[in-house]
Amino acid sequence: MSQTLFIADLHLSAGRPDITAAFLRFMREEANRAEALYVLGDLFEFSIGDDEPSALNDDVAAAFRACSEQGTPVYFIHGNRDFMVGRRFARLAGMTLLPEHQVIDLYGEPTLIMHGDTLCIDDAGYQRYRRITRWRWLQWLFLCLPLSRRMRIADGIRGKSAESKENKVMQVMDVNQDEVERLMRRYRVRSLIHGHTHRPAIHQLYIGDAPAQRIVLGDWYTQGSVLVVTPQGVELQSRAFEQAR
Ligand SMILES: [Mn+2]
Repeated sequence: MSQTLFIADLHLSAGRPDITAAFLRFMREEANRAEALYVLGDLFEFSIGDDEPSALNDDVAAAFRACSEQGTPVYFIHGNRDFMVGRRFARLAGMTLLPEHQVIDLYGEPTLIMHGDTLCIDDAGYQRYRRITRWRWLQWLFLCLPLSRRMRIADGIRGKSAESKENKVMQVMDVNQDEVERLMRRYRVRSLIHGHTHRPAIHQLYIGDAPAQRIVLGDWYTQGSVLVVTPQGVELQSRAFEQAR
């Protein structure tokens, strides 16, 4: 049966082996049977550059590579946490890096896919942070720092967010509805798929007189979340984490 899979917001880290185990199982048992796998950002909790020696990154790259070698292409759009994932990792993983907004043909339906942080324009502080961290020259400068220095900077940012009480589930402002419609008009689509907000749902809306849908992927904090698209329709599904650990 032909199906296309979408995942986002796994926030993989060395500190959460249960998420990694669930993800690797998903890659082994499911992803390789799909026509394509789209990873819409925040695959990793943090990324400080492709040259970071990390068993986790190696495992993830190997899982993607195995999948694409079995005939399922893997596509990746950066999230707000793993925007430093670069060409080297993509090559290793055998995956294709896509731009922040991409229109794909999903069984005849032009569909806009993205991480979703660009829809949250009400969060002015974040949007400023986003602009700055996406400056190519700043990323280049960051990558010129020794790894130990980059790790300390990352630890500092992590430490700061750990101080806030609501750290358990990262709170993200929701999308701005006008921005959703503006982008869907601009890209001439009636279907949008994104993650980032951790509010899984299939929203029905209208673009002018035309019915449209906005599909939000869930995160992988307490369970896996997968969007399965077939020629017949779309379904948000969850995958239980293994109990024994
Ligand atoms: Mn995000």
